[in-house]
Amino acid sequence: MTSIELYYCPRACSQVTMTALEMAGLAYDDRLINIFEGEQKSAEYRKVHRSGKVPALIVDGVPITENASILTMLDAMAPDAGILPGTDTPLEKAAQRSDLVWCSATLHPIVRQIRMPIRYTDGETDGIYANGTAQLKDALREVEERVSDGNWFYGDEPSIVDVYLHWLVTTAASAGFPIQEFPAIVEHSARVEEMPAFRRAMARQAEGVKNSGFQFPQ
Ligand SMILES: N[C@@H](CCC(=O)N[C@@H](CS)C(=O)NCC(=O)O)C(=O)O
Repeated sequence: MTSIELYYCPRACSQVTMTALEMAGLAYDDRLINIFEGEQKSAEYRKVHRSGKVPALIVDGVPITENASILTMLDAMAPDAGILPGTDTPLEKAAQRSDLVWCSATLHPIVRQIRMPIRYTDGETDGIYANGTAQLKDALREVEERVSDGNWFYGDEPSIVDVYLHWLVTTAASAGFPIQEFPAIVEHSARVEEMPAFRRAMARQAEGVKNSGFQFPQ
């Protein structure tokens, strides 16, 4: 049997990875890394993740990092789990990978500009925040259209891209991004929160918080 260990932190983008593991129905161990207290920068953890970030997944002893790569692999390990829509077409697979990388490499840094603008400067943050807000509004216009009328990002069925978008927009909203300007996305986020795999992941994280004494920052 494949051994899987997820390194995660509550409220971080590893929430998406844990939801994918729950969708896949794979057995896994989890290990909470407190990124709010710098645990991710320890020399020991750097052996798991070269950049000192979550998520990281250890599969049969091999560390895999970068959410887009991990999610693509989990989809390949559990092809019927609906992590991504099933397809054998190289073009469609490429388009799906493009969507995941868009979430992780384009939207995530924009959301970081909103949630943690101080990461981009040792001075004034207002311009960084405003630029992130403008970029996210621009990017979300497409999403607003795609998820309107009860649709998921790919149409009739939910996928991990919906869960990723949920994490991105709720994280931005927690830092004051005006998500109410995108009513279809607000409604879509509520649907994601009803997904059984999402609920299992949230319950598992809550258990991890309880067992480890982890404290959310004020
Ligand atoms: N490109 C990485 C980004 C991962 C990332 O930025 N993770 C954040 C949490 S959402 C983190 O670990 N932050 C801690 C830090 O930057 O020190 C991925 O997509 O997996």
